[in-house]
Amino acid sequence: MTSPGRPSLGIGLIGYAFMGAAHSHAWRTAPRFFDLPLHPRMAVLAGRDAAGVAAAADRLGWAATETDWRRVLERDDVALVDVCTPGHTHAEIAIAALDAGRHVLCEKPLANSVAEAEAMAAAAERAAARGVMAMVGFTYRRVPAVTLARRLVAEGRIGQIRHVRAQYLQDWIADPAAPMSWRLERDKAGSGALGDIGAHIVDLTQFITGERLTGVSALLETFVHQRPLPAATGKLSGVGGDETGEVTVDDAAVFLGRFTGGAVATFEATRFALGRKNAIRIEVNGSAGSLAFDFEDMNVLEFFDGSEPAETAGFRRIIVTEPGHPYVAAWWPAGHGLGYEHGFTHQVVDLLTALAAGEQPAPSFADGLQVQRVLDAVERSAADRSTWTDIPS
Ligand code: SOE
Repeated sequence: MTSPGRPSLGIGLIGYAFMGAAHSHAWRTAPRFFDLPLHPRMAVLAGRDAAGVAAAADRLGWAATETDWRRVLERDDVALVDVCTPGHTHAEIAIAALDAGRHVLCEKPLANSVAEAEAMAAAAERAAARGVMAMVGFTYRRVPAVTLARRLVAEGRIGQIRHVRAQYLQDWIADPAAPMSWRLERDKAGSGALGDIGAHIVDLTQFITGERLTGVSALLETFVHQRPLPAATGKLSGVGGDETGEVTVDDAAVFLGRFTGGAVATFEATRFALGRKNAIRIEVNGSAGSLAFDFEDMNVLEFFDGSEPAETAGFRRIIVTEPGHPYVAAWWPAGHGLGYEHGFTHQVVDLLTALAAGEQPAPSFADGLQVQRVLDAVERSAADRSTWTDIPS
């Protein structure tokens, strides 16, 4: 038993696809590498397909299964519900769990709309008054290099922020023959690249700068409007067995932004950057220095110190694997590096640490609501062509 003598906390996870697997890995791994104030007990995994969820529970390390998420909220062995389901189910599940007195961790984006996110934030506020907490799962902020960037900005090492530049580039649907999925249906996903990966760079840039976006001007684009249905099912909900399904979300989002401190920003989130699989790039330019992060080189933070004499100045590569760097001491010796999955483990560590201290975990549902408002502003800006200036041919 890890965390010996520590109180345990029963976890119920709903959903066992990509995020369910990543969260399961984190619940299992966190107590093995961190001295946690609460020991997470992997009590139950929920999924609609009995055989599928049983196999997943066995593979991912869950003690029991349920095929109805509502039963998870009724179980005495569940004190925290982890929501890893498609976006259109987040609000119903998270609000029901909070109202049932269960802490909640909900995957990003918080919801599919501002209205849903507001209802979730209100439920979280009610629950917090009873000591029941909620967190939204933006894990990239828990990459050590990203947390280090936030610290350097907070210490004033780059001065007044002038520019923020953020990209999130994928290419998994750049091929028109890539089949339909729930992520391409507005009623399931809420939006496309904007909410799925754009939400990450909105959270990341606000986390690193410590500032908030105050306004945006945007373009959204859908490059491929019809896609083949998945061969396995031949049907998608609402599509009566036709050969193709309609893509009802954006494939790419490009937007400008301004931050509370006056910095100007550019954002790009796309699933059509052929050759880029999961490329997150953030650069922040300040009056006294710059920082740059590239998830494809995720154990490095580039830092330009403007106080250096021009003859020796330059971006230096900080290898963020020293014991004094965020989270790293629990893992490997300097230079060995961490991966994508460690952000999820760090999320569990931070969540359990906050719960044990009776504190609000970050990011809260209120933080998730603010990101949702940015996404909504991007969609409203993109829908208003009055600000677009055509070039006379
Ligand atoms: C798909 O775009 C996805 O799985 C996102 O949903 C995740 O949030 C991101 O971390 C990886 O890509």
